Amino acid sequence: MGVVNVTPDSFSDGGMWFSPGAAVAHGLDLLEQGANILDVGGESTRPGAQRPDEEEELRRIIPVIRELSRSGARVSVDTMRGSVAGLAVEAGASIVNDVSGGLADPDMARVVAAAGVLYVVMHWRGHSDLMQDHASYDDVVGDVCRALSDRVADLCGLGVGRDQLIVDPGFGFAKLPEHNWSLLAHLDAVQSLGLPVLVGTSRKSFLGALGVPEGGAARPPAQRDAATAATTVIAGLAGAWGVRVHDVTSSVDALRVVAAVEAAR
Ligand code: PMM
Repeated sequence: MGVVNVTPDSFSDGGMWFSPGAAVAHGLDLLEQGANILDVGGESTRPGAQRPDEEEELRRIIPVIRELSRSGARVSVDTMRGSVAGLAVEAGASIVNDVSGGLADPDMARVVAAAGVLYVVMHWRGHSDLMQDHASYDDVVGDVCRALSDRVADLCGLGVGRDQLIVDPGFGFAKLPEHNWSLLAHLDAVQSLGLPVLVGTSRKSFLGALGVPEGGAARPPAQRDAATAATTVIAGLAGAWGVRVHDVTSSVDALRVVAAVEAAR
């Protein structure tokens, strides 16, 4: 899954693809690199980010989704708003990727149930301005799995089909570096929920800290792609359904390595 952020302020590529033309061209480029899905979003979720209003979110993403879908791409919409998800599906999106797992908007479940599309349910503990205040766990792997399992039960109770659901442990969302490493080390626990798993580690800050001496500056996001590809290998070996990445080329290669090794077993 290649990331198409139509935002002025995403942490790794904010502003780079902010015009519809640039975003569409970037999406087509990611397809050439081997992406199977393009994840189009108009709201940055980096820690501390302010939310755009609904009208602005729609203005950013709908023309991009329409154009990419028209060109034959499989598109997911990265949104927490049910109304935006509904209009994105009308414009051609076939997957709704909701980082709040339905918690940010009580209307999301109804929209997803009615649309019948795939729905990514991510582990989430609050909007970006405050999420790092909630980065406290007794046992992060158990706590995240239980929370995801509760979300799945609630969503199914609201009419969403279990066969529509994909779960995501939410790397970097209300997580400290040690939480992200534990989740990556125990993806098998997330897999054991029995649903397809999406992994979104790409360029996140816990990767930027690798190899940096105590107190040193983190590597900038664009220099985290090799580490991201290493996490793609881990996700692939764990049997993940997908990885959401900015640099598609390196993760496609990583998955080719996983496939070749598995074929040789
Ligand atoms: N991370 C970001 C945005 N959307 N969606 C899912 N399902 N999982 C993630 O980990 C995730 C996401 C933040 O990254 P970005 O600002 O580079 O898009």
